[in-house]
Amino acid sequence: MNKNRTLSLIVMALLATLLIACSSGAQVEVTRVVEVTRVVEAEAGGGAPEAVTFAGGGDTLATVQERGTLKCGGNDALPGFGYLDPDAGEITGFDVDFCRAVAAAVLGDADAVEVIPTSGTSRFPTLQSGEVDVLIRNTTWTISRDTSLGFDFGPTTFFDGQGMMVRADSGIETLADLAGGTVCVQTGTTTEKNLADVYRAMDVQIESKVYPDADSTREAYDSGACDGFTTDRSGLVASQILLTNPDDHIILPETMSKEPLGPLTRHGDNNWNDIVSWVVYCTFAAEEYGLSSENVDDALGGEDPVIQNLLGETGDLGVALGLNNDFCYQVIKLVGNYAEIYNRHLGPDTPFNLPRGLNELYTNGGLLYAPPFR
Ligand SMILES: N[C@@H](CCC(=O)N[C@@H](CS)C(=O)NCC(=O)O)C(=O)O
Repeated sequence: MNKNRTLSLIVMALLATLLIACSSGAQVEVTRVVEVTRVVEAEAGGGAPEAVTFAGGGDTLATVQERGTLKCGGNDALPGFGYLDPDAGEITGFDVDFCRAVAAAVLGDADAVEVIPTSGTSRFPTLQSGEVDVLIRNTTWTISRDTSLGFDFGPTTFFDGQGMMVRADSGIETLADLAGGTVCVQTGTTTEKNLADVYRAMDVQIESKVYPDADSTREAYDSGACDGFTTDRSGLVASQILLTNPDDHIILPETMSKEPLGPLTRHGDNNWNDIVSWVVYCTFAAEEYGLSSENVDDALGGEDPVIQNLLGETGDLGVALGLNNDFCYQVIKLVGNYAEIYNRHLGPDTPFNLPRGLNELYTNGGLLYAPPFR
């Protein structure tokens, strides 16, 4: 038995004794014992840390590593976020880049991803059944999805809210002006529920016409079946370019809800959720520290301890996740920082030209904030 393991066992035994003396919530305490083992091994400094067993964990990381590709639940119908380009035959977008970032971190290859398209209703069973490893597809973080549906969310990658599109020549300028009219909405979404709640609260009658997916909802509105078309504002902007005459439509200024969109994993696989979360935080931190896919190599071997930690040149931050220590370097190098991802798909050089708004870093008045990589 080597010195590190002996040390670990002593610490574990001490903690177990303490637990018996003041035990409450055994499950939580067992997790702490495992974490202490990990710290002792890392601090003892005797070569590579041994594999860590995560109490209450799942096996998604091992599954992805064995398979050699990440299966990412996505969208193929939302330009800018996740869209199957008919010419390229490839699904690309802002959400897809976060799938690529997870693959870069876990497999060192941003292309080792299979994006599996899902609809508003199929997305949750697809993740629950294990058909995909993670769902990254304009999905709103809500309490019931987090709890009763059995998921865990990662950090919000796009802060959104629900909007309403109408025809520019309709004379409709506010949500209330739709009184007595019809609204096209997709089923299985937060959108459908918010629509009913907002109009009930205003005591205004509208008729909602419900469709199963993005294409059928947009086509119904485009063909004149409804006076209004509602979904996340990002979804409206994305859908607008697919309408027959995009310029004939406007998005009303009112925002009907909060729609924090981000990645989600199956509840219970805490380590996998940590991985997805810290990959997203890596993109925020990289933007904050001015690291991009273009310049990250120049930062290697530098003096700044925060950046050396982030890039995995010092510390064991990656190993503690079950990854290589350079996981964040791989994300930045192969996919980019948050601003690069945003601008590539939604920025000034795209048809959307979406202002960052709440999706700015906290240092620029937005909500993006990565905890310390320490
Ligand atoms: N963020 C909302 C709405 C998400 C949503 O599914 N939006 C629609 C309209 S933009 C969509 O992506 N549909 C694509 C499809 O079902 O094919 C939610 O999580 O419920």
